[in-house]
Amino acid sequence: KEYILVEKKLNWTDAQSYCRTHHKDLVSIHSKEEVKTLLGKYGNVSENSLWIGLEKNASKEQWLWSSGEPVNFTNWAENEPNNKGQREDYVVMEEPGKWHDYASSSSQFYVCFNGSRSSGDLKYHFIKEKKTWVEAQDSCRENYTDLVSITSQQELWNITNITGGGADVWIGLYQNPWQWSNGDESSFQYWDTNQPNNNGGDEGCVGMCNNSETGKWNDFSFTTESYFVCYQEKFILIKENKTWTDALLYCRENYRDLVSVTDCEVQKEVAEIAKKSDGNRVWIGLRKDSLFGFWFWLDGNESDYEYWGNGVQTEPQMDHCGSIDKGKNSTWGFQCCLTELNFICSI
Ligand SMILES: [Ca+2]
Ligand SMILES: [Ca+2]
Repeated sequence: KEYILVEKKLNWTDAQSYCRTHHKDLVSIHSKEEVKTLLGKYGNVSENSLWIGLEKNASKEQWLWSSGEPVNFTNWAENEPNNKGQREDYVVMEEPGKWHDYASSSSQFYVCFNGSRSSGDLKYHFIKEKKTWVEAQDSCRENYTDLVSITSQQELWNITNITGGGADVWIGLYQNPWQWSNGDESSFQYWDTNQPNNNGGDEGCVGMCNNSETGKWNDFSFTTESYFVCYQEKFILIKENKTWTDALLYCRENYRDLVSVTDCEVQKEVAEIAKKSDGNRVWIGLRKDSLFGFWFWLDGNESDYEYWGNGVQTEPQMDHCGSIDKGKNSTWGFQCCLTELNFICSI
């Protein structure tokens, strides 16, 4: 995974929300190797206490990672955690990589990490049709991308939000050792008490128990029929700077096209993804006809929707390409096409 040091002092809760907005979450650490990597990168920053994603649970009895991953490794300093003043519910890493519990009010630099995607990149489909796990997988792959994978607490919430209460639903986890149908690698697991229990010896696929609001997991038999959740990828931010034409070629080669923003729903989603770009502007699939001065979408879309910041520029003979500017409320603007920017492809 990719680590991001943020050299701006915040309390733990604000640091967490920053990481969740701009990246995936505050960093979680699962091994000595990971501690070493972090120290190698950030051991000599001037501020050497860094918030990490470890916090106490609501009843203050247990430590948990902000990302929802299981706590399978700790690296406490001597005599820590000592819960000084009964209010040390959060954790910093200090040189040489040792952990100390701190009060939340303390302000520190912090480390976020990037996962492979954020919830804004995906669209979920809750299918209220009873199928076996394998049939559900087929159906998701045929109509969307795949059965849903859940790699963080945030994703779990997104999904329990749309499934509501009621029947159990299949998710993309199957077979022991557990793996995700779409190949996602994640250590996040969220089993219900005493699960997985392989009851009857043939429980190899996983559903989210929807009778509890928490969405805890249970293994079921491959012959069980349930509702299920598929996901669909829509857009992807490419964090490389390219000229507009190179960006277009890259999208066409690896995905579908440079993105077309054809209504306010798409605008909202694309703006959300653009927030994570390096630099303020990202290329979209919008280009001005150099002869007549009208703007058009490269993928042939003919929608009338527009979201220009400073008004549309239609003077011909000037080579202009369209971008979204996150510094200006994610409105559209135009740049010289040779400017090198991050860009968003449609999938
Ligand atoms: Ca302490
Ligand atoms: Ca079970």
